[in-house]
Amino acid sequence: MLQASRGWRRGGGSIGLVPTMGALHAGHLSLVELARRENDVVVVSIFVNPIQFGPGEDFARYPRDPARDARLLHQAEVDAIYEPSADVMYPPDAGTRVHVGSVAEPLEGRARPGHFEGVATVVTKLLAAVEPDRAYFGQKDAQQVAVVKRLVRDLDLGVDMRIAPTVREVDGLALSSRNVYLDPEGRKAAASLSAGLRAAAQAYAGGERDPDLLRRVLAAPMGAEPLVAVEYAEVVDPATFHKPGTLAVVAARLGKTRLIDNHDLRLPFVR
Ligand code: PAJ
Repeated sequence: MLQASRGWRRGGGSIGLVPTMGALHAGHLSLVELARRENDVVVVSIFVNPIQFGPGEDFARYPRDPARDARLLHQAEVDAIYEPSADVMYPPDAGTRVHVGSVAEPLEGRARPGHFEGVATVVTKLLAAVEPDRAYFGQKDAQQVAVVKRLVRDLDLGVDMRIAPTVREVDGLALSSRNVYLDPEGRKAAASLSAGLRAAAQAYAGGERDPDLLRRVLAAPMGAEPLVAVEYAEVVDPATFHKPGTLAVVAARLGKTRLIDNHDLRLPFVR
């Protein structure tokens, strides 16, 4: 990968990297399209990163469809797919981990111990393998964005972080590879996450600033769905992920499926 990348670089081309875990959907493809517009060369990595999944999590059943992914990426005119195997990424004697600190601690960090260390480690390795000018991430995973931005600054990685808006279904549900786990009832109930974000954005646009009240508005639609167990509903700072702030973030379980979503209350909620 590095050899190919350095070849493109010598030819004067700019390189964009879109890191993914595959099972591609329109959210991923929006990142690829943005990268395509902004770079001479686009690399998409596909790697279901074992070290960002906790012991009880869905690593084994995470959806995988490399042939379909390759077809979609070919249609999207990407130049290369980087699809390393787990033993190439993590030989048995590889023990180094990237620990980002404060921004990785609350919310997702608390709910999924070790998750962001796994993300930060694999993103560091992907950036080292591709040496891109720009790296593309989705706002869907807002805390991941904050963690990777912190990582890039703290380790002077010099890559330009490009963030794309969340792609949603017509009822507001954020596209996610994990949505395939939902049965029809769960799928309907899942719209309550974005319904809370929409309601909180409307309250904020109407002048509401009381954090407790905004939090109640945010959590109410999920609270009204018997199939939905709320893990958290908070309004935090989008860079530090600590309170206070304007970024509404939610996480909930629908049976075995865990979903997250977010919205910056200063912006209108589209959809
Ligand atoms: P994955 O969940 O496959 O997501 C890859 C990228 O697509 C992430 O940047 C994510 O935020 C973005 N994405 C997912 N759903 C989206 C949506 N509905 N709209 C816009 N963008 C969306 O996130 C990961 O993989 C991994 O943690 C990774 C960064 C690859 C490290 O392993």
